[in-house]
Amino acid sequence: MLDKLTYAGNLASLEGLAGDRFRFVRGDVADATLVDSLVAGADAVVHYAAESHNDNSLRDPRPFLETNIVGTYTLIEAVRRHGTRFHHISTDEVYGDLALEDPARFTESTPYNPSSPYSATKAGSDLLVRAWVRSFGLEATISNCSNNYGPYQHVEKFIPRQITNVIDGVRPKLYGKGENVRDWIHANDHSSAVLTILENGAIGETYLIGADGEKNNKDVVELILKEMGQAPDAYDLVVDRAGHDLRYAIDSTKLRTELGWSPQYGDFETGLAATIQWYRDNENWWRPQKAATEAKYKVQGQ
Ligand code: NAD
Ligand code: TDX
Repeated sequence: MLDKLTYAGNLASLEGLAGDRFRFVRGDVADATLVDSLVAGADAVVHYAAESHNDNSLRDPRPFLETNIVGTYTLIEAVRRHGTRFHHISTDEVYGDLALEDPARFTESTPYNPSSPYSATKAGSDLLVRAWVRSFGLEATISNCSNNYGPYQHVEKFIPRQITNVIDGVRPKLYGKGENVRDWIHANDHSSAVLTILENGAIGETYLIGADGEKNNKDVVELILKEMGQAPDAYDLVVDRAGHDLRYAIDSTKLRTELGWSPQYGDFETGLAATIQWYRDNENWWRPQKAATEAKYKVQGQ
């Protein structure tokens, strides 16, 4: 396991894992020497590392180019040299957004149309992997997943930010009018899909991962408030995100029919209630990041 431990990394997430099942190395996916030495001893590489937060990419895009583009380039050059199986983790945001009332959903053939510096760098990284498959015969697969929720998620992200705000007696913050729609999937379902693709996916193919979890942000905040014993309107509308994508929606038919995958966390409300309980029980895990995260939002009136 290679991780740079940026502001988003947290070694406490590894507590409780069996020590003989993994080795942790602190380092950068863009460090070619280190990456080469690690890939030399690996059967397969699954590439999760990224700068992942849209709001940060609007404040300072440079780390997104370095990690998401140069980091991915560094990894695919190493796996090319060593002939190693590679799986690239990406996002539905590479497809841009959909209209709110549009019945359409993203499929593997939707054209790329990213909106933010973050999604543009993820789109670029996907296209590098596709080019390395075609030009160099890289043994790679790609997955594009919808919005994750669940335990161990950084408090900058929408759902944990609002849960931890309520724990702190602060009102949740909705961008714009709260009408934007995200397609929620439990992080464990994302993981099971990635394992399925790694084991059974066809080389060169892209698979979309989603669990039919479309909800608008206002509905999600109201569910959090209800579950946490607050009034349903106890939230604030704040400055909208620049270029804010309206709606994401995934059609995961290919993954389900060709590889037989299905999500196990079908009921969002139950998964959300368990997630709220996890943040209540694990304040030691998230508390160290909370003040610095809120300070960044405050500068933008969010
Ligand atoms: P995150 O920002 O919470 O965590 C990223 C991790 O990568 C951290 O541990 C960080 O220390 C590490 N990292 C960052 N730069 C690095 C570098 N240069 N070298 C090595 N390690 C580095 O991200 P996340 O939300 O867990 O997302 C993980 C992956 O899943 C990303 O590729 C993201 O694009 C993708 N994804 C996330 C979601 C989501 O909803 N969170 C949805 C779809 C896809
Ligand atoms: O305080 C907030 N208030 C709010 O209304 C925050 C932090 C977010 N939002 C909105 C913006 C989005 O419409 O909630 C929605 C979700 O926001 P994020 O958690 O920032 O996620 P999003 O921008 O949709 O991107 C996420 O899903 C796709 C991940 O951060 C990406 O890494 C992934 O690729």
